[in-house]
Amino acid sequence: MGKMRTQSAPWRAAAVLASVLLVGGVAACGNSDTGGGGTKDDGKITMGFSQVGAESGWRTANTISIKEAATAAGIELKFDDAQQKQENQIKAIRNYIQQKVDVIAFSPVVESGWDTVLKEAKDANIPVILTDRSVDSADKSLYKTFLGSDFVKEGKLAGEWLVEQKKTASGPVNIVELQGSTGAAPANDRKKGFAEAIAANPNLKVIASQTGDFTRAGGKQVMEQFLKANPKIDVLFAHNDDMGLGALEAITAAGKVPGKDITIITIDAVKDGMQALADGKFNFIAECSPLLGPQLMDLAKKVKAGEEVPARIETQETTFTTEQAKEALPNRKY
Ligand code: GYE
Repeated sequence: MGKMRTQSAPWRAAAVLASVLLVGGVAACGNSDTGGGGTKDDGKITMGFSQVGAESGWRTANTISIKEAATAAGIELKFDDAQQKQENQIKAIRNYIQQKVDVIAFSPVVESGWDTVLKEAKDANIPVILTDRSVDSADKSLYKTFLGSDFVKEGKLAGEWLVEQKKTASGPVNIVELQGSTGAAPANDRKKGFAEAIAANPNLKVIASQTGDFTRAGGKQVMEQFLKANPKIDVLFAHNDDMGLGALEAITAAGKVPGKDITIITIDAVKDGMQALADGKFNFIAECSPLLGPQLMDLAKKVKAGEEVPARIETQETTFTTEQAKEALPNRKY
């Protein structure tokens, strides 16, 4: 340890001197086209990443994927956890602009209200990549690309499965819905896709719909309320596994058998959700992949190199029944 320190001190001094000279050199070059441009001495890309929070198993897997992929790609990652608050994300993005990172990537907690800060990044010539969730900005030039899932499709797949299951139902099928965080793209879109799909059968009715904030605690608490207020609940549609897992506790505590008395459909397919599905407590999951890290780093490199990238990159995903979950579970990495 001590030896390393004595060796690294002069090395560090030399590195500082070299970078001072280099910065001076670049400044002297101004905007001339003599090559090199603004690239740093080591050519390393620095990415500022603003994460939504740590609200779910999906999010944890997503954070790990991003950190591991950055290391593997040799990208220096500055990471900030916004704790599900837009104001924290805006603060983090402004910090990254000030630090002059090469690329900003973020997963916007809500869809609206990003134009001002995105414009600031654009004015500072720092490319922005949206990942996981998108924004509703009309000006698409404010970001380079959006990498993530089709949340409407996920809601639709969940609804279509239910329509098929209940096609012979002769009376009303009462559905309760646990929504994701209010204003978040996956909450808005999954609700929409599901509603569109179940419209095919007028027996299927959403009798209560409330946010559980994508957390287990939220899912449990709201499901308790649903159970108290509604004597007949046939189906639960939860916008993610974690809320469904929280709801399981409320359902069991109310003396009902999850997966039998109440059909449970969720989205994500993280390990704990898949286990519940394999155990027959959940009945169906529409997958949403959190493993976006490698593609994100690839995009960052391309964007930094000035290459064109597609405006939208959609994640490939599938769906799971109990049988399929049993099969997939042993190899599930997250
Ligand atoms: O489904 C949920 C997480 O934005 C796709 O956020 C993501 C969602 C995911 O909290 O579990």
